Amino acid sequence: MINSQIAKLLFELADILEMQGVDWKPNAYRRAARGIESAEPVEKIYAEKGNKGLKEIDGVGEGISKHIEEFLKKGKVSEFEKIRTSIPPGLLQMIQIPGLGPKKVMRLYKEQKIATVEELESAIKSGKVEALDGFGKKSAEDILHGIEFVKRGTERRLLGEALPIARELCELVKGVPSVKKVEVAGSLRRRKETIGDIDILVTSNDSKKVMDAFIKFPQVQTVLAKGLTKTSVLLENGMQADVRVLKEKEFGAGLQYFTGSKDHNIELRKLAISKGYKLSEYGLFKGEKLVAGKTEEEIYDELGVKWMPPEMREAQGEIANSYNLPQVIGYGGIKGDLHMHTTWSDGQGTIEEMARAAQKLGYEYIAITDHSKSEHIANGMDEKRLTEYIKAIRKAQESAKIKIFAGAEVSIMKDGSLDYTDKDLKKLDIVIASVHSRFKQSKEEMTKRVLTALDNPYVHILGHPTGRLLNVREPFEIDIDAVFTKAKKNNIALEINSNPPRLDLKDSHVRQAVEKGCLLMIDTDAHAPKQLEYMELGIAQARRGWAAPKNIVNSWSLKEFEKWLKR
Ligand code: DGT
Ligand code: CA
Ligand code: CA
Ligand code: ZN
Repeated sequence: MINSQIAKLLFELADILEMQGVDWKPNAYRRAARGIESAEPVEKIYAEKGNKGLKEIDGVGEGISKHIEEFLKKGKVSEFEKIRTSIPPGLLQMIQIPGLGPKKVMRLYKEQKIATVEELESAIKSGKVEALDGFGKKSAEDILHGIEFVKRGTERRLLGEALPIARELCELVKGVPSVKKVEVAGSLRRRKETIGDIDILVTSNDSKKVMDAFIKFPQVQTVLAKGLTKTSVLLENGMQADVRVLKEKEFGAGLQYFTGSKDHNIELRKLAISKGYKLSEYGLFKGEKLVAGKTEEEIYDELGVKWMPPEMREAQGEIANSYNLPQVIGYGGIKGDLHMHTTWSDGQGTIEEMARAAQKLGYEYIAITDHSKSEHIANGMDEKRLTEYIKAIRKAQESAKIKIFAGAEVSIMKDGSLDYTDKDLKKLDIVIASVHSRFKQSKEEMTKRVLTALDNPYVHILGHPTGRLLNVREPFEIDIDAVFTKAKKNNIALEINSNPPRLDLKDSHVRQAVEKGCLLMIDTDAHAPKQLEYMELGIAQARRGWAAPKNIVNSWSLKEFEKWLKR
């Protein structure tokens, strides 16, 4: 939690300094912010190794380590506060809008006195912005679109942000005397890609004690409503959390109801009514008599429906077909992570460090997949470095306890050609092809581009197939069905990228791909050892898309997987 607070401060500061035209410092701050994001908790590092330990974090030097120290002691950094007050706060929100960088924001402020998102919106609508040098009609429209996108986005948080917070809260609730059961419900239990608010259900025979303790948790910022059955709070990160205390005999009914989805509940309640029952958050009733309520299973069972994982409860046919649902991939069902970056391109761990971390997670195999040469910002490898890199992976294999494939994430160029020649691709065990540039191509161009890449015989996987970044960037336009058809024909697996803002393919696309008979691969795209833990987020989306182990190449044993690689 502290790491992400400090990282956020540094990113903000970088934006401000860039607006003010300061050189190099913004990028140094961003680098440090990324380092801190993926480091161990700074309070732990500081407690164990002091300032020296902080300086070992990637990108953190003398200056920033002092700032972290100050933050740990005082909860703020005085120099940062000073810099922050040097610009109107609205400008920081303006920077978050896609299509607007620090330089453009500063110009809008200086030339037009626009200092808030609202002012910008009305300036665009009155035609003021498109008249500016270097903006134009198209760019003004893009900005307006971006404003709507950001407004929508900030209301919902990424699963990867909400889940750890919810788990931490649940742990604290478990520690309250008299508490027996604790479960997260709602969209979090269904592992939706974004989360509106956190719903927690508890059983206890002393509700008052639970609520009294809950509002005192360090994460709680404001108490919105406090009662004996429900308490709502605003957390420090801006999310709302609802806690409900349920009776033991109603727990299953409450869990079922508050897990949702709403549409799933409506369908289930209709079914109950058609069979002469009444279903509510308090139980399943026949007349006045409670016939089921203690567990979810007994409620579904009584209604003639087979219990299904929460990830499948979106009213997509799971109730009518409950006895014929696929056995979806389990959270422990992945045998190897096959998309990760190291210090050879833009990752923060070495090959050895990534392999060791993967082995600790229990994997049988991994692939190192650093960036190809056109990714200059990501330190992509030219042919000469590619050769050394493959050598380094083979060397690492000698002392590693798991299989390490030598791979690369090769960029798909604007015409569909790949960033390495076939001769170089041939040297790799595994090739992920991904679009990293020119997201604005027309749907026709983008589709043709990706289909062309999928015809390259050395490609095994299509990386993040729609290019979206949740709350940041819309997916590019592409005929996804045509892509799936081609992938199936050429025996190419489609990636489910587990990185929190990606989750690409998304759930409905997974379902579509599965129905088409395509193969999938779930991986993390980790840029640091700790990020290998993102895997569960991708597995969740696979489950939401009804994917089973047979659909997912890296749920297979090393032997089966290697056979597929050499297809
Ligand atoms: P969120 O918070 O927007 O990410 O989505 P949920 O699904 O967590 O929704 P939330 O927090 O409003 O409500 C939690 C669950 O309560 C929801 O999944 C289903 C149930 N629920 C809420 N409102 C209704 C309703 O009007 N009818 C029915 N049948 N169930 C509801
Ligand atoms: Ca919720
Ligand atoms: Ca709620
Ligand atoms: Zn990658």
